Amino acid sequence: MPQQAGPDGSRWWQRGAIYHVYVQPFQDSNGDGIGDLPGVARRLDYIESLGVDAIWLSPIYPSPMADSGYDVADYKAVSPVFGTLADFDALLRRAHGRGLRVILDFVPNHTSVEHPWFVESRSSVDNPKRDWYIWSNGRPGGGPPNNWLSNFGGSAWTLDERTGQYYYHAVLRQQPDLNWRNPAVREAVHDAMRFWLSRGVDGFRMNVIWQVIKDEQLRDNPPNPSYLPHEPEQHRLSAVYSTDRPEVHRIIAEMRAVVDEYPDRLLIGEIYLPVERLVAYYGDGGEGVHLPFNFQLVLLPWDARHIDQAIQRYEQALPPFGWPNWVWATTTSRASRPASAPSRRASPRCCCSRCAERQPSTMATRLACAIRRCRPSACATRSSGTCRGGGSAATRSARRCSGMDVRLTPASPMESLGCLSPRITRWSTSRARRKTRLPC
Ligand SMILES: [Ca+2]
Repeated sequence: MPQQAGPDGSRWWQRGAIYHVYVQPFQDSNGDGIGDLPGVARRLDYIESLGVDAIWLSPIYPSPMADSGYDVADYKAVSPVFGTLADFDALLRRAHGRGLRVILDFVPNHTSVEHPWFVESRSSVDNPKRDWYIWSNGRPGGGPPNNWLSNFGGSAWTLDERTGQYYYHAVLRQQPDLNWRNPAVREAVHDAMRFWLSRGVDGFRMNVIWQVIKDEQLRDNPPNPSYLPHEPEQHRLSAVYSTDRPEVHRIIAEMRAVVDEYPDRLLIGEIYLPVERLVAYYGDGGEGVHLPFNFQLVLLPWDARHIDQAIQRYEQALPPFGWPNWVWATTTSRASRPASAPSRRASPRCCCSRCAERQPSTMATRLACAIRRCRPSACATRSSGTCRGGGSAATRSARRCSGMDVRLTPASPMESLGCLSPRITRWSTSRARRKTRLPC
């Protein structure tokens, strides 16, 4: 699409709305019960009617779906479940024809165990791609190389029986972490990014980007002094050696340089960190991601005082060149808190207005549940659409929910609203007033 600066020189992602489309439960086009790219294309009229400026597609790559597509088996292809590259190109062309941007979810931290890179890597200790992943011998007395825990609990190391070494996986054992210290890995991923950028995609949302590089010495993580017994096991340790390493900023700056080879593209980072550490991901001079996701609203107690303090703290921490953003809900969290919150507490709508009061903000959100108080069961159903390995169940739930099309994610104009600007705030509140009946 042609570069279009606003009258004030702002870029498209600083003044528009991004609509998150979770492809699998969105819109089926061929009767197999699974959403697909032609289905998304078929719904462009609807998406455009929302007044949004871009769509962000969940992973569309070939995948065994151990983690809802976040286990990628080929970075440069489209899963047959979702369609073909030609389908993607057609969607991109049609979206651009309407002035809609298209952002892809990208997963740089890990691949699927079925990715050819890992198949080669695990074939022998001498394979040229062995060092593309993080392999290590066990401790001298036996057991994993260190105490690192997976994001979902349990050891983050799995023993490969054939070669006798462990491989590291920050998420599931089906998702081995790439070794970003290896220049060949960096170049291969950059090549995959260029593959999509050259096709015309308008940017990437980089999954778990703060975890891509780990301590070179694989030192044990220390105990987390704030850990409480009822919390998940993975919170027992402070992940100081397995995440948020100083070297990560160089890795991200290289990704940003790739994105900047193309005009007017966007780089978003999924990062769960306190704001003081989060803002470092803009880069010292703005060479980091354009938008490091700010998840404070997902984690805060839902009352006006806490939210106001968080907004002030965040704005004070932002560097002069840092564009603010607020994430309302995620694929693994629910916007159900405000749905059940008493009215005397902060309403999401008021919070939106407060966030956007001083300058436009960005949100990745499913606001429908929050603003329009839909039934908690409906919220849970939507969340199930993104559960690991939950494809068929999600589809069934979607059908139950909508009673017609498989169309879960965009169930309402507010549900997956991305960026929030004052213009969008006005639009969304008026739209919410107009449309009062829940879609499910
Ligand atoms: Ca389908």
